[in-house]
Amino acid sequence: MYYNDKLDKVINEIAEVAGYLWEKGWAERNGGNITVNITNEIDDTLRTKTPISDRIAIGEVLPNIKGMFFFCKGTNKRMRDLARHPLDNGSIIRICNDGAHYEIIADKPVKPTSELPAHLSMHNLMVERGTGYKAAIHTHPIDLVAMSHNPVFLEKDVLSKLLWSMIPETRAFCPKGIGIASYELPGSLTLAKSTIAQLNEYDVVMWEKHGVCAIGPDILEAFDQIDVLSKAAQIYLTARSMQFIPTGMSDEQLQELKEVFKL
Ligand code: 2HA
Ligand code: ZN
Repeated sequence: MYYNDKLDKVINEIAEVAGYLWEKGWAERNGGNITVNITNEIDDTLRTKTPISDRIAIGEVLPNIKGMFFFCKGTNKRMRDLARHPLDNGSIIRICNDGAHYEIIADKPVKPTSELPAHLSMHNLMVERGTGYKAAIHTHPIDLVAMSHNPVFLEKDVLSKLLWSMIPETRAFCPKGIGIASYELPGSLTLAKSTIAQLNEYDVVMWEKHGVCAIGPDILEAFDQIDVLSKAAQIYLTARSMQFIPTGMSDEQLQELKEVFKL
């Protein structure tokens, strides 16, 4: 037992996904981050806890998430450690009432992820939309990042269409495809802003030459989106390494899936 049944369930899901990211080879050293909005899981003990940090500036004003609570992977912490010891490698933060600062309220002084501006901006958007999405994930999938080094794949929807055409599940389970954010410094506000712009159309965004981030109702679903895209990239890569260009499903076959799955 960490805190209470509801919050423990979310923390266990985060630990489960952190383990998958490590096993997949997508999370070298401290690579990647996970943040989940846990406001609904916070009990009175946590709500009334005295913060263990000063007020720390987010760098942006995010009015929709003021007063909300988030579980975040800690900065410089390893996914493989988050998988085994979530409370030592993650942090619980509360957004201050000005929407511009946060405080750490967990027992251990773990500073949240270096990608906090991007992550909290994504949560701010998710709350604004009212879709019930609670989770954001950023990771470094080898296959997808490799593809982002080819300018052809950075043109709008070229990569989505190619990946959809590799295997029906990708079209069905990642229906919006993948948006592209041009290279920006990791952890920067500009990266946060270009990510938000892409999320108007997509639930998954490629960070050129860096990684991928995704949002979803919970952390397992956010992970699944990246996993199905990575599977499609693997099929493409495997065909290319066998020295042929894969045919891909036809436009008619993709259209049929769209109709059957009501995408
Ligand atoms: O947190 O992956 O982009 C480590 C990273 C930063
Ligand atoms: Zn990264």
